[in-house]
Amino acid sequence: MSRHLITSALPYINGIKHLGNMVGSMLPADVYSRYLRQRGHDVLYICATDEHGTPAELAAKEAGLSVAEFCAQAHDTQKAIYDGFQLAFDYFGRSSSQQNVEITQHFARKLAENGFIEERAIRQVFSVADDRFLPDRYIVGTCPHCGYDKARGDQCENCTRVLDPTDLLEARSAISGSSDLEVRETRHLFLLQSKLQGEVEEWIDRVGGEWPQLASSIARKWLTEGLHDRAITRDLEWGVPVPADTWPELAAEGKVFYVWFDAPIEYIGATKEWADLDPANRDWKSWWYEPEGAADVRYTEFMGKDNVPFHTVMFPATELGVREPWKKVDYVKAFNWLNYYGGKFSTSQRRGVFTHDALEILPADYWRYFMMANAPESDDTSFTWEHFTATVNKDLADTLGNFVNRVLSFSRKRFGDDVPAGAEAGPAEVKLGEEIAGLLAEYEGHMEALQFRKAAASLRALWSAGNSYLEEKAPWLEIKTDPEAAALTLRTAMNLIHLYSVVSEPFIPSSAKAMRAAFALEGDTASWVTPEQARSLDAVPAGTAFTVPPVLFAKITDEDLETYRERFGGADAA
Ligand code: B3M
Ligand code: ZN
Repeated sequence: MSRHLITSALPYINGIKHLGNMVGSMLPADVYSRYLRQRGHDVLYICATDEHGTPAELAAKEAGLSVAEFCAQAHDTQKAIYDGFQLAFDYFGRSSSQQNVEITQHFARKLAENGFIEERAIRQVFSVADDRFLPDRYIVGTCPHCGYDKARGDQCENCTRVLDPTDLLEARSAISGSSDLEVRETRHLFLLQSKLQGEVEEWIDRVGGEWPQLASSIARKWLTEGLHDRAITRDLEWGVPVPADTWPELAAEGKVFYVWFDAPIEYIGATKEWADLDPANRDWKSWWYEPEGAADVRYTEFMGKDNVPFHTVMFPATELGVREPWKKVDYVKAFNWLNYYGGKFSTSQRRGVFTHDALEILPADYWRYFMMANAPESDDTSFTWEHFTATVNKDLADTLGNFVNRVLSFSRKRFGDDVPAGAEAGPAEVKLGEEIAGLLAEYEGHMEALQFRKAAASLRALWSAGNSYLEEKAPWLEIKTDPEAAALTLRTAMNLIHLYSVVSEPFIPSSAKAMRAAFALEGDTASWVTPEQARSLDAVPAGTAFTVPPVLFAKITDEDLETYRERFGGADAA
């Protein structure tokens, strides 16, 4: 048994996430955590909402709420959706927690003590009417490149060019609309990443070799371009305050830390939140602080590719600069984009499938399986309703669901409510057992390697093996001439159902539970299947009572498909 710390990139608070966000961070982390737990490892799976920064302030303004209120509500909304997706976090925290405030401030003090934070004067846009400095996103104006009149100070949404607020023509405040803007001098804290470049490089040389290509190439690219010192404070009302004991003047001016400074620290903060709720978790530091036990922890992070630089370079630089032995990431699992009909999912344009809508249409397992079977691991992949429908109907409804119902209903009809005994296992069962043991080993190998598409393919192959066996033995024919043979086939198939219920759990937890609950098997606590058990397929003995569960997966009809395409926009939306 080993100890695994697992985190998913923190979903930002400003809106409900789409399937692209889900497949690139939370869902694979959940599948992996479930798998490791089932294999007997000690797992801590942490996530949280990322609540600071301008987008939170702007979203709150739009909703007509205080930022604190907006975040509290939005956190609960997101949490309920993740519960619906059966994400089994050990804890889902909030980056605005007191715990995160304290740890973030502690990190900043240490960085300053060690000479990695410096106060610098910069020139920034000040709005006279609003009596405040305006962060980039609070300044809007006309894009000098394309003429779009709602370009933001950091980027033009229309032509995607990155901008400086001073590039904008006819700049005005996004808060009041006032164009009475001045450039004034103000002081901010800078993280001297340039001084940490060498150490980050050394660290990546040590641990990055084993990361998937996507993560290590992005990290290397950033290092090659050179680490720049970065402003880590902002003029916002909402955020982790700069600690007054260390920077009294900046604190008095109301400066807070930049959202990307405190967000990764919330991985630690959320762990502390979790611990503070329950005295049993008091040893939280053993997950994060090396001398307290974290040296033996394996830490895996999940994220979309846009988040890789922050996790492989900037957060490690922060941790290194603190000069305390905080746990750093061991393995970075990064994902490409899941697109919607070849174009981007877009939160601002509400294009694509959003997590709450998905759950309203179909249960979580349908989505979980589809997303993982098509996870954008080696390349971007595309969601289409046609592909989704075909996958659900073929893999879930036909291959798995139909097998389960067919076997159990037929056996009940012919042999009653208990698993029938039948003949001794013959050559077909021996062959099946070998095949299942082989596929199971393959499945385990892909899961250990965090290759989720391949793992899903092995799982599907396990389900198919049952179908082939059933077709080959044809118990509906056997029953006519040799009921003992038919009973053996059904008992074996029922053992496959039980095996599926155990090994499919990481991907489709609810359906797995329903399959397992079909058998009134005493002392059924096994959390995984050994190779011997896979070969002998006799965990469910003759005489075990069973019930036939309701249809596990309903097929998506042509009419359903049409409704979805209409509601969400299909190919024409690309
Ligand atoms: N909130 C990124 C995003 O919303 C972000 C991740 C933080 S992880 C520490 O894209
Ligand atoms: Zn533009």
